[in-house]
Amino acid sequence: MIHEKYYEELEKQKLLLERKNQKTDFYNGIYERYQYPVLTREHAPLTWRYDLDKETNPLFLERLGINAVMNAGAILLNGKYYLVARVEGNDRKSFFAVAESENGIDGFRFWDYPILLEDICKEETNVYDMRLTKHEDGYIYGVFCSESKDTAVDDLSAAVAVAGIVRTKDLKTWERLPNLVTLHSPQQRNVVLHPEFVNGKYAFYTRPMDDFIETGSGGGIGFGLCDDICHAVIDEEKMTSLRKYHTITEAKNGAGATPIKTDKGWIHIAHGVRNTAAGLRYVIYAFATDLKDPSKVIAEPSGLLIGPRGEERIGDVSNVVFTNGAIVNENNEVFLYYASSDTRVHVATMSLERLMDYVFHTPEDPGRSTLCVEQRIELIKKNLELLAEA
Ligand code: M1P
Repeated sequence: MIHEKYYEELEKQKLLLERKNQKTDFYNGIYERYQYPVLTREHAPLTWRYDLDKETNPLFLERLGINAVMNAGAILLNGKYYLVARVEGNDRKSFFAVAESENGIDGFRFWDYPILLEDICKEETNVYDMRLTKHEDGYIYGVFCSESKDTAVDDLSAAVAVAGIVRTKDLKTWERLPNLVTLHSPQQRNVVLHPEFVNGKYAFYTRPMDDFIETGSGGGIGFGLCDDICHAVIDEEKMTSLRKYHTITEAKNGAGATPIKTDKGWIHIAHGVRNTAAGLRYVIYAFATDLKDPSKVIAEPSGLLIGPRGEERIGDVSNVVFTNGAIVNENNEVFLYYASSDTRVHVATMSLERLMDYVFHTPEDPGRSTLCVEQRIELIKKNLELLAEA
């Protein structure tokens, strides 16, 4: 017999799932922010968390709680908006689950079952942060972080991160391929598959790391080619967007959403990290690369595109915004999905025209305070002259 409390909780959840999202009055001319997150732990179906059977769960206790729903890959398929979210159980293990919405800004509902990945590496303990790429070879690829304990050192928290690869055509049946091998980087996280072949090869954005937390000698976002996606091996990794001193990428950076193709170049929306007395601060930034050579940076607006604001600043890992998915729909509207503080998923929307304007016309970071003041004075002077004439 179903516990009566289930129906009570279901009613509450229905209100959440049916809640309309609204733009806030935030304005910067680039993107819109929304009142509510699009996915939270409260969106997880009750059937994932409770044993509904009154006989085996007379007190209706949550048996398998969900701690957070965050970093989601995103894709538009047959007119619907899909997120493949990182769902983290109370046990700290993450897994992937598909949530679907008609309009991309509210009404996201998880499918009945999460994704059960093929168990090809017995040492893999955790998986997270899937990037979805609709590749020109006809498959949708999911590239994610596969994490295992580092048994080479005597440290319980030491881990090794590599890139796992799956592919699908419908988000329902997933084929797992061997993990990506990068011959010169011992660890990888934030790996993204480029949607087109480059010189006839599969192209990946990588993030070379010597260590699990610190990128060490890794200079930024890398780029490498491989012949065979079914046994993906990258020999040479060149650098694209670099980490730089006293910028938002000083500590590390990483590719985010699958690059968006425009007639002026590929737009990348990534994350940058700096260290502060309050710990690491993660923000979202954008840059563009050359259409023919997607490893070559051709525009890099100064500073951050999205920083954690208001309640976004608080969560399991505070002061973090992180993206690994964006959708451009048939009307050239961009839906940028980002998680805040490793806890919930939000959307920011903008037209592709505004995103391109931002990426290609925002001045670059001149690198020093004096030059930044000069840059700002130039803007102020022009504005004051205009105002004086008005
Ligand atoms: O906790 C913030 C983020 O930390 C990691 O990002 P990076 O590899 O750049 O440090 C990721 O584990 C990500 O999942 C997480 O949101």
